[in-house]
Amino acid sequence: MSEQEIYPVPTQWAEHARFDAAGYDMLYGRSLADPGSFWLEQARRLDWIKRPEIAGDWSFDEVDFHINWFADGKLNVAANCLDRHLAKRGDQVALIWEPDEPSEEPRRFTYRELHAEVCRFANVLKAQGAKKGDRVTIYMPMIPEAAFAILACARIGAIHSVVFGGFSPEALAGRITDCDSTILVTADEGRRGGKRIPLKANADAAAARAPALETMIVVQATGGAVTMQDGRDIWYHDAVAEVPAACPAEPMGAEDPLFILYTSGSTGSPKGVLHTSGGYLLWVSLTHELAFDYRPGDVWWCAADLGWVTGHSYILYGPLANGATTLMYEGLPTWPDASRIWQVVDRHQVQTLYTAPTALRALMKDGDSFVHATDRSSLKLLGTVGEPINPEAWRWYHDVVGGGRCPIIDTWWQTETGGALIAPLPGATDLKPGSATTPMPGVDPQLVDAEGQVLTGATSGNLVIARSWPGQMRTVWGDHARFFQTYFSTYKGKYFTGDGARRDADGYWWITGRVDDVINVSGHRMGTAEVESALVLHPKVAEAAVVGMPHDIKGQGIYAYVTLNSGEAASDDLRADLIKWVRTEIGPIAAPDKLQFAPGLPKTRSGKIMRRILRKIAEGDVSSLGDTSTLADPAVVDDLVANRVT
Ligand code: 6R9
Repeated sequence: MSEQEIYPVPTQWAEHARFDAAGYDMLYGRSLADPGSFWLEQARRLDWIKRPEIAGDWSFDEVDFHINWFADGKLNVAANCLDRHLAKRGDQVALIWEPDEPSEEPRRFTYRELHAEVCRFANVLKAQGAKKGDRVTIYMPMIPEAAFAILACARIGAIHSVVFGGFSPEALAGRITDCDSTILVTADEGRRGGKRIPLKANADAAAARAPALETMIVVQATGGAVTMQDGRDIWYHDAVAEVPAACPAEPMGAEDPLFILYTSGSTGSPKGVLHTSGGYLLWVSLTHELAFDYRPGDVWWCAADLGWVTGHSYILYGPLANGATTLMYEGLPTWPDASRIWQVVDRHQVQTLYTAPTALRALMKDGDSFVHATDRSSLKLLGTVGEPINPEAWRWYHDVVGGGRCPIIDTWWQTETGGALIAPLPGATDLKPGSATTPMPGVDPQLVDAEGQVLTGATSGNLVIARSWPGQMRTVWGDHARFFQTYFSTYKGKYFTGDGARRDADGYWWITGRVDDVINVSGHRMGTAEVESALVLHPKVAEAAVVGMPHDIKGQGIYAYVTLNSGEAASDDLRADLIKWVRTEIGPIAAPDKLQFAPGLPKTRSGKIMRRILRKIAEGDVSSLGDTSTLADPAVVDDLVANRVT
């Protein structure tokens, strides 16, 4: 039905945006017909030390597997985000920081000031021995120093690995160790929704499990009490007083690594997704301009955390490459109340807000009065990312938040893709609530069936991308074979996204969600395998199976089935303990919403857990469990159904 619901491009957008419908068609057509010259021309949007003469050089085939973009080019990403803007917009605000506490003053940094902060941070890193190619882990609250640290790494060519501040010491230690990072940047504490997060204490606990860690640079954010370990820990404010102000930007090859970001997959531990310099920066800069039609002077707000890819690409790299004024917010959208996000829009006269469906659903639930209490007339565009947006939330965003004036830019992408792959252009694309619409230039999406047959016309299938694009990840840190195996072995010669999708009769793309064992909780990826391994680490747990279930606010929630060791008794206390256990092992986002004690799990005779059945039970759809006759013990299903947690 909703396929028929169309929101045409508003006239003023069609007239004034960079691209109208015909313009987009031409751009997209050229990008596929003549990628070599198209991408070399696009590369001109960056400031190169040496301009590249080759564009894409890649093969997704196993024998000759490689992905390179602009490989003969040289540039520095931080210089592209800062130095090149100094002459023209040195005094323009680059970064606005909105504190958690609404009564506190925001902080603002012009391009000149941000440049100076980044140079100093870079010199602190250098003084600690960091150099090109070294890995620096960043475990920070949403404060300006987190942005300085990230850009400082880019400036000296160190590879940053940002770990979300909500992750546990265990998770942090695993990520530090996986990429052999010897330096950790952290803060005394973080603040979110009026609460303190003991980052330094977590970092200490992580360091105890990550023996290779040599140095901790600690930013004083709240002034909360911390213990500093002699010979390992230094205060940033002490270190920065000792270093010179100037720091030259390291010349980097376009294919030199820029960052690692760990993300959950369907199997095993989180993967270190590696992005490189030239192609990534080009991609986030181009997509930020196209999808959001960013104009100089606009205030841009991506309400994500720097710990996720959305924060990397659309709080920092894309907007700063484009000379934007970018806003970062320390706190939660719903604190102190459901008006906060709109108050921040008014306070800073934001033109474009980019947030996640889960936040919209949480705000929607509190009613329209919180929105109506604010002005929001500065807004001209609204964006969404992280999970499929339900049409009801889409319409609320469009009608109530945007007062019907602002196009909704639904951007589909992944940590692996660097930036948006499917998204509307506000002056070109008629919108349909719930559809990410059409592909970005150079992006060649296809639908395939389970056998890899390409499906044509209006239909559903598995979403693959048939050719490389500059922003594509280049490897899994330390495990190139896993990179190939995860993304290119399922469908020969194609990148498999792990998502299912539908293409409608107008050629619009509708992402239907993950088709693998990844759960999307509030727009954050959790691998079922990760939660299961955390559960089985508990001394009383014999076995665990975890599936996603529909959740009104989070999109998906986590439903865990747990089999206890023999002799252990199930109880509400133990249930609470196990949920807490997962919070401590991984972090609050991984905590199961529901946990059912199961004397047995439904397994095939070969011992494979039949997740299809577990998903149905978790959803409450117990009338259509399908064929259970292949199970080793069909009777376990009756017990599972009878003891379902509602
Ligand atoms: C950017 C980001 C990626 C997964 C992806 C898909 C889901 C993201 C979406 C969307 C439907 C959108 N996803 N954006 N689904 N419509 N606009 O979220 O990266 O954390 O790696 O998650 O999120 O399932 O595969 P990441």
